[in-house]
Amino acid sequence: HILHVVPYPKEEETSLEARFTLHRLYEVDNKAAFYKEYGATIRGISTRASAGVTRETIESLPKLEIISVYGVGYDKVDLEAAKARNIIVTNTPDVLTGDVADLAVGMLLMLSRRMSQAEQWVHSGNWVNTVSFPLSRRVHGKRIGILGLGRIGDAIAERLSGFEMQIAYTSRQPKETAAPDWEFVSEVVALAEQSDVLIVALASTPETQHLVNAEVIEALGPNGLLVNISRSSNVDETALLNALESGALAGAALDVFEGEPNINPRFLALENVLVQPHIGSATTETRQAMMSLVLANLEQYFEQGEALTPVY
Ligand code: 8YV
Repeated sequence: HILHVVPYPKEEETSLEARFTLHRLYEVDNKAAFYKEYGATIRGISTRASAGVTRETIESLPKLEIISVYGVGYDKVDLEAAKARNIIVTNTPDVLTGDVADLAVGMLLMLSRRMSQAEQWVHSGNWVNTVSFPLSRRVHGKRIGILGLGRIGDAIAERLSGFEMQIAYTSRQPKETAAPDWEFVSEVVALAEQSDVLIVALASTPETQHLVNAEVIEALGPNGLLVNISRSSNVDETALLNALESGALAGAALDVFEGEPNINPRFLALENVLVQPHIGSATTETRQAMMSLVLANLEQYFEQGEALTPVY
């Protein structure tokens, strides 16, 4: 018996349903009655990165052994509550790395070359009525700063190397990088200062909360661009909005937002912002691979006592 916290797309749920008895938490009206009836039979949870699992849910399930997250980020799972009971938490690393990195590069291209506005311009008939579309910003050869050179940060750096970019990064310590000239910079402000584009590829932890703050944004400066494909909590959104509105920052490309999907409407009024609806991993191929891994983690754990991709 598995507690299914939030829906997955229908086709992605089929394999899970074929293998386990699913209890859909989002369809439960009376939680107390539900937990009284099924709490002691449920041994696993399937959830999404965006929903996580609360302490209340964990504490309502005395037989819970494993939480399988559909997503690489597990910042919304109450890890303390899970660890206290030796409950395994799994995520879906690796399978989505390439897609998220692709999107980061695509967003940088789209923001810099103003492809979204250019398309609107063609659609609205301006091409025939005006001399030419306003000039945009060059992409290749720019100085890139990557915050967090984990799997995704590394894949972004590899892709951008193909655009003749100078790559610098922060991480807890210097890494063995794919190319010897990727520069380790220990300070976030220093990295922002020396970068044309700052790309946030950090996991979200209490330590990374608002790591990109007013000071970092100021260091990036009026010609700088910010790309965030990680978590909104890594960026101080108020500081970002203020800088975008005043011209203290040239532009931002964002796939993640505080309170998403109800994003701050100030973003929508800005021409120098590219907004995406948290679609980093959203390709058919990757979502199938993520679903397979959610299922494989549960199956392998219940059959062999060991999960495939535990987070600790
Ligand atoms: C979501 C994500 O998991 O992997 C992550 O951490 O943020 C995304 O891939 C996806 O939207 C499914 O919930």
